[in-house]
Order: sequence, then C-alpha cells, then structure tokens
Amino acid sequence: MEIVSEQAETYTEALRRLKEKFGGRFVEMQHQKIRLRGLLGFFGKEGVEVKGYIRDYMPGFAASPQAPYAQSPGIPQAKVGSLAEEKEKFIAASKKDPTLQVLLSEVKDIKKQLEKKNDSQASPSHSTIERLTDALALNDFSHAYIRHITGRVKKEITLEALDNYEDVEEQVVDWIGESIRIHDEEAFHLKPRILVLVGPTGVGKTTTIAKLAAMYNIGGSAVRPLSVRLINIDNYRIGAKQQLETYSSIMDIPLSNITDHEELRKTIALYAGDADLILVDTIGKSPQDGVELAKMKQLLSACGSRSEVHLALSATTKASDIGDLLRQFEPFGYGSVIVTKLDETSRVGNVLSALWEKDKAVSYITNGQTVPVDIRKASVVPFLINLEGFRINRERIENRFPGADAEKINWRQ
Ligand SMILES: Nc1nc2c(ncn2[C@@H]2O[C@H](COP(=O)(O)OP(=O)(O)O)[C@@H](O)[C@H]2O)c(=O)[nH]1
Ligand SMILES: [Mg+2]
Repeated sequence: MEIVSEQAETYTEALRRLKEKFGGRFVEMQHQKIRLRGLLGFFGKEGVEVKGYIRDYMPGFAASPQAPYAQSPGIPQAKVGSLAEEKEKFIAASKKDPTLQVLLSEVKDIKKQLEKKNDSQASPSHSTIERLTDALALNDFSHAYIRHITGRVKKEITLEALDNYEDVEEQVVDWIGESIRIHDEEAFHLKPRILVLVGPTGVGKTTTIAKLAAMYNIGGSAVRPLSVRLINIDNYRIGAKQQLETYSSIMDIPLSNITDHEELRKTIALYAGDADLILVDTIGKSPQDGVELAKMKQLLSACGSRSEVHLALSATTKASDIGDLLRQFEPFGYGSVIVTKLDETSRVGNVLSALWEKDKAVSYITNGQTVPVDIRKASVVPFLINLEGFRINRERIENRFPGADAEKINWRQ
C-alpha cells in the first residue's frame, strides 16, 4: 500500500491534486495545517497537507460510474463518499476479514510514523536554533517552553540575523527574563497584609516564614520595618511547633499556635488592630493527601478572601513533579510562588517553565538555610545569571530588568 501526501494553500486544492493523480483510489487519512516551506524552510505561508493511501481493489467497495475524478484504465472504480463514510465502510468490512484487520493496523502504524516524521520536519534546523535548543534543555526547560522560544526565534528573527549566535542568545535571555512574572507587592497594600504559606512537607515553609518575619520586622534598604505577627497551624508534626516558637522568641515576634477555623478567625481579628503583616505557616502534609489538603483549605478560609496565599516550591523539585504540585495546591487559590533552595541547584528551567505554563508569579526566592539572611524579594536577574550555557552580560540584564534589590545578590559566590 502506498502512502501519498500533497501540500497546497487550501485543503480543496491539495485534495484536488491528489484526486487528479490517483482518482477514486486515493483515501484520505488526515489533513492538517502546515507552514509551506519558503526559503530554507522559514517564513512560508500557511497551507494544508493532505495525507492518505492509494487503495487497491477491496471487497465491499463497488465501482461507481459517477466517480467525479478520472480513473486510471484497468483499475476498479470506487465510490467516493465522505471520509467518514469511507472509514465506516472500511472498518465494517475489516471486521469480517482478518486480512483487512491486518491492513488496518498497518495503516494505523504508518499514520503514526508519518505524524512522527512530520513533527521532526516541522522544525527545520539552523545551527543557532539547535544550539539554543541544547542550551535550554541543559537548564531543564520543558519541551513546551523550548518549542515556544524556538518558535519565536523562527518567527521574529530574520535568517540573516540567525547567523549571529551571540545576538540571538542575548535576545533569548531577554525573552526568558520577560517570561518571569514577579509578584507585585504594592498591589497588596491592605493592612494588615495576611500572607499564608502552603506547600508540601520539607520545602522550607517554616524557615521561609521565619526569614520573612525577620526581613520585614527589621526592615532594610528593600523593605520598610513592619509590625509582624506569626500564626502556626503546623501542630500535627512533632517538633514543628517548637521550630517556629524558637524563631519567634529569638526575634521577639508574637506567635499563636492554632488548631481550628474559629481560633484562626479570632486570632486574626485580634492581631488586625496593630499588626502590619501576619504570616501564617501551615501544616506540612503530603500533597497526595487530598483529605488533609481539603481540611487545611477549609481552616484557612478564616483568613478571609483578602489574604495572599503563596505556594512554597523547592527549585530542586523534579521537572515532572512540578506540574502536579502546582495543580494539587491550586484549590488554595495561590497567586504566587516562593522558590526555595535555589542554592541547591544550578538549573532553574524546570521551575521557570512550570510558572510560565501556569502563569504564576514569583514572590520571593530563598537560597540557603540561614535565617534570616537567605531570602530575597523575587527579581528576574538571579534566575538569568543562574542559566547554564548562556553568556550573560550582568550589567546589561540588570539594566534591562531592574529588580527589588538585585544589586546586592551574588548567587554565584
Ligand atoms: N539549602 C536550603 N535549605 C533550605 C532552604 N529553606 C529551607 N531549607 C531547609 O529545608 C529543611 C525543611 O525546612 P522547613 O522550613 O522545616 O520545611 P517545611 O516542612 O516546609 O516547613 C530544613 O532543613 C531547612 O533548613 C533553602 O533556601 N536552601
Ligand atoms: Mg514547617
């Protein structure tokens, strides 16, 4: 059986050509939008590719004198119905005939192979694009993210400019930077600001709460000193209560341990009078534990709809797990993510791809175990200077992405 295809600007034109060549023997398997190949495969117009196979005589397909297209002499004519009709007839016939069943499974295989081939043809290579793809993959960016970037390169960069790798690389670094959304703290100027931290066990929620408490309580060039209160709902884990209590007493910041919705509501009401910032630490349950997550969500509703929920996400999380995590915590309505443990990995593509795909902002980044120093308000620069295999002109990106207190950050020490 022979597989054929035809590309044209319209579906009708592609089909017309196929019918002209093969008459009623042509059976369509699929058609899809493609970009017609222009110079070196770039900048082609949109078109359609129709694929199918040439049918030999098959029982069940009667010759039709009304076949609309010319038939080759000697070949039995087939009735040309709609694709759906043809398919149905074929499947019905194949049920009775084991030979046809084999044929059907071969057609399916061929279809799969054609699709695969098509995928690889869809990205015509240029050495710059190949190098960029490798560099992005080295940083653990997802396939979707890499496709998005290389797609932009093909669409927005001329063939001539593509020959200058350094320029394209610089442009791509900017695009990566632009894809990072930073949480807008100023948008939350309610008093008190209630910041709730959720996330899986061990990502660094409690440590981060302590760091945030110190950062805002003490103040500094990047933040003004605030009146801070702590609330802990991590009573289930042995030692967890004590962990935040220790920080609270060292920093002399009031802490309440609470166990239920009502207690949480009352505590917030009590603190609301004189606190600027209330930080709420939550129980560290496994994200697989749906019941516990639902209980926590119900309990947290006591914080009110104006509270900010942030998800703590470790930069060391496997790329394949990040999507699931972001989804599992979605019911909490978190708007931004605190990326923790950036010091433990040199690859940030996994996190950046997931945040971009789910359109989540980054609010803070933490880069070490030491309370209170290892935390920063999120900014684009630390992510970019962590990129492996990209030439980074630090001065240029700091001007391009002026951030919180980027000038003080030196993550590559
Ligand atoms: N390397 C590194 N370790 C961290 C960071 N943040 C927290 N940790 C460590 O991660 C572990 C779990 O932290 P914890 O705050 O108890 O996590 P929780 O279960 O989410 O509350 C502790 O050993 C912390 O010291 C960070 O930014 N970098
Ligand atoms: Mg904890």
